Amino acid sequence: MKKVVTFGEIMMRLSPPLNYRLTQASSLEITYGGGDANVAASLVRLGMPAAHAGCFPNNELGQAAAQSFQRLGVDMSHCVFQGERLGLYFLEVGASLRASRIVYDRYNSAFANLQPEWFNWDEILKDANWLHWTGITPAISVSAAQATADAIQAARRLGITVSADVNYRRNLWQYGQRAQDVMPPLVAGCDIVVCTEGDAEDLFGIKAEAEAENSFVSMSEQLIQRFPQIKRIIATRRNTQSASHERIRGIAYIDGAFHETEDFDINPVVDRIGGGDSFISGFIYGSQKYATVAEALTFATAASALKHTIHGDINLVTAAEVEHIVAGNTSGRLL
Ligand code: KDG
Repeated sequence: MKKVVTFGEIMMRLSPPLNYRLTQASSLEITYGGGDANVAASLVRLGMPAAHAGCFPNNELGQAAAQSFQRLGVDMSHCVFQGERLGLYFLEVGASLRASRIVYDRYNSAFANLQPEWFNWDEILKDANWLHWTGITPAISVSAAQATADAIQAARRLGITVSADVNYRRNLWQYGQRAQDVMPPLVAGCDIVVCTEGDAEDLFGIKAEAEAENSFVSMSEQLIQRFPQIKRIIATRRNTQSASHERIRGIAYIDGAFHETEDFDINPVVDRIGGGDSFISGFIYGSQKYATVAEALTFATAASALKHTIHGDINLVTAAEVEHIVAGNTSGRLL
């Protein structure tokens, strides 16, 4: 089976135990995560081979971060160990009335300082049929944006499907480049994108028509007109009731048709970090396993719902567990 390749930064995540606030905590729990690598790890758990390309500091922290994904079965053989710093992020998990809080400490990380020529994309993508990246990766630095562009170009040349979660994070684009300049040529090389109306407006100046019945369809039509390579646009609609109660629904615009799933009710939410990554990994898996878009979208949304019940950034669920939810077993009934 051909593999899926992802590219991006993996960070150490440091979280206070229980519901302590960062300002109170005297110990922090260590896990690892990265938007793109989370997708690779989830795919492996679903039963699909995946490799991740990244850059880590050449020290024990870099090794620990890479090994944590290797242990999950992700092929990390294309990662580079060069540089001084592992990016960190601190997370207070929210509860009830209190939203989660993230503090980044990733400036000047090994990944930010990577050199594009360290990655031989023809070699990395040799046994792949899919490349996935998120909008976090090009935001990290000019060289990371260049390496993303190289990866997409190689994938196009090799006839490999390219997907992106455009995932516009305003606070990450502060290192000398504008998302509005960098993202359009990258997105132009994609076949499948996760994109909301808000991201399309902020990044590409695309506004859903005011009188449109369905703003997602209006946005998608304009996005495809601007970037004709894009064939599938997907997103989740989130109906957040509180920090620990959420309903999500998958939506898609494909071949001129709008699709949506039922709502999945998640109560309580244990950890919503990685919810978007589990959605796209579910869609990548579903697109290759099922005959219809509706099935792939339902699988992706159920996978994302399940992620919200798991502590950590990665959706460690099997395809059978997702299918169990898809079959309507949403009350925690045993497989
Ligand atoms: O999508 C989840 C990511 O946000 C998380 O794993 C950490 O990569 C990360 C980031 O940049 O926030």
